[in-house]
Amino acid sequence: MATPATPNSAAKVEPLTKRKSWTALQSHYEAIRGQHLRSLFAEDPKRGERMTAEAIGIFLDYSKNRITDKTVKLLVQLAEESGLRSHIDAMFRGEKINFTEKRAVLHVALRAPKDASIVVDGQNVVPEVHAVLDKMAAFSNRVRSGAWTGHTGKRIRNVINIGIGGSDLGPVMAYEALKSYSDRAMTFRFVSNVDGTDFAEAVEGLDAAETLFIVSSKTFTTLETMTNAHSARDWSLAALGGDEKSVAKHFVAVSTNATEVAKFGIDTANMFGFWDWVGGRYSMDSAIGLSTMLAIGPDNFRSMLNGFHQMDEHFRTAPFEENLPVLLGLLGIWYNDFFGAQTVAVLPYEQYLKRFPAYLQQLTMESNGKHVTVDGSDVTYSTGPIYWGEPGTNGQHSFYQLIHQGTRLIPCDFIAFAQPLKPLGPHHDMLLANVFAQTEALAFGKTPEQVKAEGTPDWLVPHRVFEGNRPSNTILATRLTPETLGQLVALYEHAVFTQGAIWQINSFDQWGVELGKVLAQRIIPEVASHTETPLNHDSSTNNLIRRYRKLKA
Ligand code: G6Q
Repeated sequence: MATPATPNSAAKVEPLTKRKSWTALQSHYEAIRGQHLRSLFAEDPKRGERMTAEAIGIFLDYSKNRITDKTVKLLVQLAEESGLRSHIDAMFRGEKINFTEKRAVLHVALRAPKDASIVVDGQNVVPEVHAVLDKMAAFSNRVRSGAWTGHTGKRIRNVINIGIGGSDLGPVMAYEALKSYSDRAMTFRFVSNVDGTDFAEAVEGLDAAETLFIVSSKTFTTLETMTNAHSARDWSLAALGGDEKSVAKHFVAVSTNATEVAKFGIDTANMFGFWDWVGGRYSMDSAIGLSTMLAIGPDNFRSMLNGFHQMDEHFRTAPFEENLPVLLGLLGIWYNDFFGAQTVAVLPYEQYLKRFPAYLQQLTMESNGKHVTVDGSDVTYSTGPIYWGEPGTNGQHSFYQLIHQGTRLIPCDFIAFAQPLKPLGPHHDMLLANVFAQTEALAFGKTPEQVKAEGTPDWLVPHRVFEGNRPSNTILATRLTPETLGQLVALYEHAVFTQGAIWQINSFDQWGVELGKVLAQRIIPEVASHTETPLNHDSSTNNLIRRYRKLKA
């Protein structure tokens, strides 16, 4: 019995660990855990060609994983027994699969073509999505062409996105990733932290008369964003002579909360909406991507959406054993739940993807960092692993040491592109040579015999031995384009979905984030107070607050 995609009662679900495929995977793990990738490759010369999957221009080589054909078969069975197909269909149908918040989960509708129909509460949402996209495009064209001017008549040259979490990480990542497609005459900056330094540095050197702020907040109540938005308003007004009318020219909002947007003083005609069925971490292709569209233009933005949609269709229709997000998700489960790996390293060999690991951290860890199943019982297995990473080759000169020779198993995703966006002599061949060399070294290592044969003295041999058998995926595409970026992000979105469905958790709520939003509110007046108000926390917190009050004076 599979977990229902839209749980609607407290009915208990069949525990994951009781599934046939799960117990089969456990014994299979015991049988193959000792096998080395060296022998797996030696015994099966076609492995490197067979254990690959390719769709919509994305090539996945998963042969350097500690798996056999049987592993893949059993993992696919696990997906089937878990009802992954019906979970996927439920999401695409607009069912309220985020059942703890009673919401549909429809980021796939954000990139659906105009003629598609996805119904939520009796209404096809696709026309609304395209209406917002058209409004964003019209606005972007006006700003980019100089037709939209600031309060003093100057054209807008600087755009600052104010947002945090899902309203920041996607925009920053996409801007950095697609910088090469952006209008270089314009400056784009991002403010997220409530630390005043973030705001101060973002406006440093900018002329307020040429600066547009996008206040991006689904709720329009988030402490950090609203604090930064008010500071931006003060900064802008002070520089523009205090005329309140200037706000309409220098501030636009991206939100679902028109009432709060109006209260802030932003003309709701300059508000770009989205819907409660778009989760923050799944919102970079909604109006939250307005800064992206301003940077790269509407056509490139649409081509990014097209990339997302291609991956959505692949995920929805491809058989599991050829399905890129399903394979990626299943391999993640294999290491997380059977090998006990605690982290996954994401290693893009593309400088423009430098913020991609940070983006993925939210996507994966906020989605699958859950400890109860859909029926409210504690899970008895590990869920979402820790994601981390840095662009190659930099990481090779720091933390790769631990991946190669440390005591932990760290599955790695290497991401690379055949064509550079900035060709420069031998650089790209060197970059890609490093990708291939690293995955090879991780898998095959270096035996004591090989080390000795290099003339290494005996005492030094153990230090220079590489055990190998370190697993990795290689994701290879032709070129980083807006379309490929959409494909890549959707690849991970759906891998996260696959894992959440199998782990029987709700990947779409984030009560841990909600808690943080509430807790600080209580302490703010206490730390801001100039008088010794009584404190009722634990002794450590009371003491820290008192010390802070003393020191800041
Ligand atoms: C994302 C989370 C969270 C959210 C931020 C910002 O999935 O819900 O990161 O995006 O807390 O929220 P607002 O957009 O409402 O300001």
